[in-house]
Amino acid sequence: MNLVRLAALILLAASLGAAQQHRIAEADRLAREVREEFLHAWNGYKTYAWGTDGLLPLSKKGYVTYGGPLLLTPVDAFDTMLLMGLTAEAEETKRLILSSLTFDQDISVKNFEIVIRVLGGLLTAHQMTGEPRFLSLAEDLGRRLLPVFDSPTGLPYVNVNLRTGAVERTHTNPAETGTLLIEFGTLSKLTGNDVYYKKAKRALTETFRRRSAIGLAGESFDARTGKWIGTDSHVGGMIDSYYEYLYKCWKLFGDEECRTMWDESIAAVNRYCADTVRGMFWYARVDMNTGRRRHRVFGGLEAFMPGLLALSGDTARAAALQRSCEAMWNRYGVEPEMYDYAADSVRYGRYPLRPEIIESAYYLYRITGDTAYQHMGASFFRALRRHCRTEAGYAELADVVTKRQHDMMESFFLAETMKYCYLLFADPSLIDLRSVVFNTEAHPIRKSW
Ligand code: DMJ
Repeated sequence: MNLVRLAALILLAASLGAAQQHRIAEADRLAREVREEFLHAWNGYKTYAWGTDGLLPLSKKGYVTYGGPLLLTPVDAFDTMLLMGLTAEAEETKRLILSSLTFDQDISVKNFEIVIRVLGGLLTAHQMTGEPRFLSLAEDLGRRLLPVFDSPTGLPYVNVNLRTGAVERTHTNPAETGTLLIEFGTLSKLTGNDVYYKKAKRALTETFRRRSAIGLAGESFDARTGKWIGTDSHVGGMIDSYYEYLYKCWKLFGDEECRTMWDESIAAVNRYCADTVRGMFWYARVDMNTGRRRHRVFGGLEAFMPGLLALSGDTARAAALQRSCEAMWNRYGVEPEMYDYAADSVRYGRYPLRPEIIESAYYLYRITGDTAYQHMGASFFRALRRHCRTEAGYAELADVVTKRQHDMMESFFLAETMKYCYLLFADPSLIDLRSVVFNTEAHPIRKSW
């Protein structure tokens, strides 16, 4: 090699090195900014809502969802604090949970929400700290939730009274019946009692068994009769995390039946729901029995799908769909809950601080290594800070067009939205995606068995 070429190579290596260092410094700065914003919202909860389920960020008060506090925000936020290295906050939260969280309350709770937020949160709290009292709480909760599965079909009832075990409400959907196995299955693995795995697995397979002749799930059915009520099929709310758990339960437990159900389901979804409009890739809403298209709408909940596609190895569709999600976000500067992608108009303009689009950016970044997803995530984070930040925390948007705020900060904002933002910029070694599976509320379950 001549000297000129050698010098050019050295210069190139130095400038690449400098670019790389700049990128790392920038990511580090963003991770610190996200942590500051997490603390801002958490301090709002501490000041105005301590001991309740969550913060009302405009009226600066706490709220309780089910008639008695279940500490939804502290339990949901705890593992985010641990990942962010917020040791003092985590210690204080641990004391609060262990001293005051009780499930012996005469309240009827929604099984699905309590499983993904509280059971999931307690299991990761136990795995990440080694504290046995978190597992005892999880086991107590799991036992109190079990009556939901005592329906004629094995599909869970929607609500259960934590003290009496009385169940109610049978109008349910695949997301609620099929998003339970990561948490109940992990509880079985950690306690050695396989009853939880069996009941949640049955609920998942009973959901799958009701797919149509062309392999699609509908959006609502009756837990007692198993009969479909809503026959739209799509990847949005009411179905979304059912697909997520089919794949993830194979990944977490090595359960081959879950893998088979996933393979068949995603093939049907790609065949009948996939849609392209003006060169952009989407998933439409179709009739579960005929596959005929019903609505060309997509939204904030559907935006989890690029992440799931990437995780399951379909990075091409994942990247194309994430481009569409980004365009949907950029249309108004924040994504709407429901967007008509054919008419390019908002169907429902609410933004409840949802994480899914950032979750997908995180998976795509971690799986492809493409820093474009970090840039994308940075712009989502800046928009959140600009439009949703309040004096006391973060607020939903009632309308993404006007950016009018609404007085609610759901616990998933600290469990998921802030966590995925942080992980997108933080040291990737914090989470090893080969041994960790996030539940649908972003609680990182470690395959420790
Ligand atoms: C969360 O509770 C979970 O991510 C669930 O799967 C969907 N809805 C919210 C976040 O948008």
